[in-house]
Amino acid sequence: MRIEQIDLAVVRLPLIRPFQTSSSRKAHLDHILVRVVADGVEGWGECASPSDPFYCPETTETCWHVLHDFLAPMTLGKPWESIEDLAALYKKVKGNGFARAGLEMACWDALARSRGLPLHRLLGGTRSEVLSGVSLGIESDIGAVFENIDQYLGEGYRRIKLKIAPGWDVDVVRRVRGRYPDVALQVDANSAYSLDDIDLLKKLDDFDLLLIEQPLAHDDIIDHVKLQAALKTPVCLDESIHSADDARKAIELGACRVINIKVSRVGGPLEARRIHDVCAARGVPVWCGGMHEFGIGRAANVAVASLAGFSLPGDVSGSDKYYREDVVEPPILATRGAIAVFEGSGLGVEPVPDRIRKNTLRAATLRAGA
Ligand code: OSB
Ligand code: MG
Repeated sequence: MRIEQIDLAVVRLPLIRPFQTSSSRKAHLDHILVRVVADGVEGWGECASPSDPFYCPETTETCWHVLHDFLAPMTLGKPWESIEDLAALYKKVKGNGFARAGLEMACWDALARSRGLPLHRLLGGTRSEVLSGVSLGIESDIGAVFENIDQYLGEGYRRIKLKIAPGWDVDVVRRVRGRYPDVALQVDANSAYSLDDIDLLKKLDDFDLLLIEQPLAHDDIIDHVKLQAALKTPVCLDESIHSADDARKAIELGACRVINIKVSRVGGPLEARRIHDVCAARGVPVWCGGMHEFGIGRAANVAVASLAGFSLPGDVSGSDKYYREDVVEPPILATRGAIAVFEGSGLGVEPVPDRIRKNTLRAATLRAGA
């Protein structure tokens, strides 16, 4: 295939409920939608980077820069047969996983559409539905947490993830566990702790948590080895894992027993699948994380999460948890805590041009040979 045109658009959607983590608070999301036309076939991708560098080093602006000034010129007009070929065109680009994921996802969509296949089939997924949990932000009081949990358990979601931070941790988890003795429960610290907090983190062993996600620094593997050795609860890495090699090293060293695979963070579905394969070969369970994706990135997450090793419920919830009006049809919804994989070709959802246009803050079009 050959990409003849790339359209970039920064699109803003307001969140139904503002979301607070240990590192950032957001009321709306600015994601870059990437539309490619390759051999006359359209493909869509989403770059779900936060706009601040508080979760990871990338931002919406760095993604725009890298897509516009590097990834687009390196790929426009160049022939490729597979996504491996495509990725080789911009192999020189280090890091910048969110930016790469936006373009790669659009090319997967175009490739799958050109073959008339759903993306999950092209990826080799085996699940017909993916297990869905919810990730709940930090609230101003425990009552709001209980309300959220009641709502989402009522909607059928299968596990609850609580964001924790210093001052909003052991006590909150104790109260939640006290009220919901049987719920599948896990926590995410977004790198808010250090090894000095080991005694506090050990207290979390009392609450039968599925896992503790990214307790230590965003770029650490080594200290997590020490922490995992001191904890009964499995450590799960998110921020620290950018590649299949990172995953292999973390597992070999004993830094974690579970990995959160985020398509956005790792550069797209190709590396997400490689991480899945590394984990599957070592018996390490994985789940699909999220970045509050709009329907395009969410559909890609669902396709990736259909791979066999995604045995734990992920953070890919129905889009009605996040947005009043998403940018795709049909809406992506969870039923009894599961999202059915899409059988249409490509991502299996259709972007709605009017909804995208009315929420676009900035747009650019790049063409081959221009
Ligand atoms: O660490 O998993 C995270 C959202 C934004 C940034 C980081 C994270 C998250 C989530 C929400 O936990 C996942 C989702 O519901 O999409
Ligand atoms: Mg996380």
